[in-house]
Amino acid sequence: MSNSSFVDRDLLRARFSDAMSQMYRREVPQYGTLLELVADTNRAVLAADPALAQRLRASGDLERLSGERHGAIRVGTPEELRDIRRLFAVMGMTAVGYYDLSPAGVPVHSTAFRAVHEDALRASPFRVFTSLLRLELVEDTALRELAAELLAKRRIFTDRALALIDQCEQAGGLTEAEGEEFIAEALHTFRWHAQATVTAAQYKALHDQHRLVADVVAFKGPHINHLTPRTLDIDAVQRDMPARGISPKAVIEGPPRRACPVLLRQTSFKALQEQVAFVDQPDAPGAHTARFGEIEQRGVALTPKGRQTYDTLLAAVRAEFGGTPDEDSAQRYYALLDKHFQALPDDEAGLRAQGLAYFTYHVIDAGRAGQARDIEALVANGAVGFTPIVYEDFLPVSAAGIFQSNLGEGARNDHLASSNQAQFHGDLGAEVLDELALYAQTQERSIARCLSALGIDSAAA
Ligand code: OOG
Ligand code: NI
Repeated sequence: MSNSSFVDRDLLRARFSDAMSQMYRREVPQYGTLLELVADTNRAVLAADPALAQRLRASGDLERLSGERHGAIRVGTPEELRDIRRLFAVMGMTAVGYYDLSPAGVPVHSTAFRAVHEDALRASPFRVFTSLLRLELVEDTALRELAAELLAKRRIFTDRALALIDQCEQAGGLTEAEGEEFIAEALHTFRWHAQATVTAAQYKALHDQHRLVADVVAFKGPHINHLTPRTLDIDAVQRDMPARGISPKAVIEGPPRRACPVLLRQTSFKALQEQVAFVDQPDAPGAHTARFGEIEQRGVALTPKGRQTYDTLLAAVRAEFGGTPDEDSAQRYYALLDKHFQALPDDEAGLRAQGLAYFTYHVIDAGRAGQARDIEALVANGAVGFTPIVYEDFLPVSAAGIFQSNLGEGARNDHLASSNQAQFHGDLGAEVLDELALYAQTQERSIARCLSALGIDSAAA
């Protein structure tokens, strides 16, 4: 129930997102450099394209852009995942989508915590890609037991954070003062700990199993491993990174550059080697590589039919390319992407006409509605216009590419296991929402608003 004495969950999320960004900026200075590059690039794009600036302003996208980011964490146990779900719920974030990374040899499965309704997304689109380690995929029994023991011992939340989560669940919200305290307490869960919880030998054993296993198990908590600002021109940022001392991964993941961007394109800079201390060698510096930077460019959300097309085209590109693109083969890879993606219309009207993408509708000229009674007729006579719905989620193949570029050469590429969404739901203590249903609902709501504004009875339409 909404209660005016409670602080707005969207506001809490926006504040938390800012607090995380400030913390990560202090922890990883290169992230700050990347933010500056993205801000400069976005400014240049908007200055060069006033029409785009105008459209983004009208859709509310411009306002959210400068503070827009996603982060990623990796947790170790079902209990941790469940409490993370409860923590994010305080800020109006729900688990959306299921991503299985095991086909790419990464022993995790994941979801994204994010706001669900378009109004809440406009207030703050902050998302956290959250992965659960699949310990059952660690083959070595002794190592698996060691990992389970270490994870069972750790507490990733402060007592006060847990108390405030309880309080929020029971009262239905947090007061302003409690909200402030909640943000400070929640931040502790995601900070970096240079002190490992294992000996150097244990670290090496975990690391040799899989670098990700060491990253999840050998530390006190699920440190945020990257934060990702959103750019309007990812090719420009990728090109300009080296001039600012940042070395990007070889290729941009996702669809090719398009006049009408679809889904999500992503690239990252390599994870940094950081100094850590092991419990048996407090004075001998060890090293761990985990945290990195990433940027993203978001385009229109695709319908099931559009997504099917995307998956098919991407698979064709990868099949023809064979292997993983590197610096030397990047141009050949991009050329193949361009070639295959010609099969996908590259304009909004075309994507809409073929039912490939989601749009919101708005009345532009009620006077032209005439006898039109449904949304297609209203679009046809110019009474109603449409705007692409931004893709708010992630892509499993891209995520695998991001994981791998940061897990280094040691990351295995063999298929690990079948996906297990039912297990994930059990561990999460809830079912993840279907992202495609959410876009469809947003589209439907906008159509209902148009019809109602034009005095058309939608039941009859
Ligand atoms: C998550 C990698 C995936 C994305 O944006 O697709 C990801 C991780 O490395 O924990 O962040
Ligand atoms: Ni990411």
